[in-house]
Amino acid sequence: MERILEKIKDIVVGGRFREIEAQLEEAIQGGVDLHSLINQAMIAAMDVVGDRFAKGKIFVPEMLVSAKTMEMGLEILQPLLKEDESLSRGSVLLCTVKGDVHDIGKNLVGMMLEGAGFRVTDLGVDQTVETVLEKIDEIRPDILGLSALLTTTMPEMQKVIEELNAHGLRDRVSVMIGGAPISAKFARHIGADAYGKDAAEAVAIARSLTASQ
Ligand code: B12
Repeated sequence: MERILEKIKDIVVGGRFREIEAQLEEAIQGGVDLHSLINQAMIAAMDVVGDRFAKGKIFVPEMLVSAKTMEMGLEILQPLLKEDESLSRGSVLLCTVKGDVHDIGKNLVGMMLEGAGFRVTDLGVDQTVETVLEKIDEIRPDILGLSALLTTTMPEMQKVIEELNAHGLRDRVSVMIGGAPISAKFARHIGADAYGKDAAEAVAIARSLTASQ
């Protein structure tokens, strides 16, 4: 199993997107579990990519092809993450904040929430505070999930919460936040209800937030 996980990790790191489908299928046929595929192969690969980028060994184009390979891989795994869709546990509005186009982690969070029975509306990336507020008013979700991967876009999360307060919407929706630079301390600081370090935690948080509503 270790060998196939290493192979998949190499494919994502190298951005060899043409090879990802066949390799994942081989792994699934071989009985490799989804959790290991996602965490030990694919997310681990993105960490290597981020590290190489930070050290100046690769640049944005390489990061993009790795991201594309990761996205193709997650699409293949998505149907396998689904549980029983008939049991709806509540609704979640999800997006990446303004100025930020990173969406792989957010998409994974969305997939896992759907898999766990939540109705998910994903607004996509680079979402302004205004759009988020409009959608909350329109959809009335139980939970708002905000993602940010850049330190420079973290303050957008605070803006969303401030505007929710200003518009009297804060009591209507629980807010959970996440993304690589986010911490529980930051979540507390900006008045979010919860911080989730990964997609599995996002599901656990969503369950507890909706259970207490
Ligand atoms: C892929 C990638 C890109 C791709 C994004 C493609 C896409 N469709 O997402 C591209 C090439 C576009 C890109 C661009 C840039 N990037 Co970039 N990118 C990355 C990289 C390598 C991987 C991110 C990723 O997908 N990780 C895998 C996913 C699964 O993990 P995740 O996002 O953290 O999500 C998990 C958790 O955080 C959590 N989570 C995430 N969201 C949420 C939401 C909620 C509600 C909850 C509960 C949990 C949660 O759950 C997820 C699943 O477990 C990271 C490095 C890294 N290791 O993070 C750099 C990184 C984030 N990028 C960086 C930079 C600098 C940039 C650019 C500014 C580069 C440039 N010079 O142009 C631009 C900015 C573009 C913009 N305006 O947004 C820096 C950020 C530095 C900083 N501290 O601010 C990083 C850290 C690289 C580095 N080490 O320097 N990038």
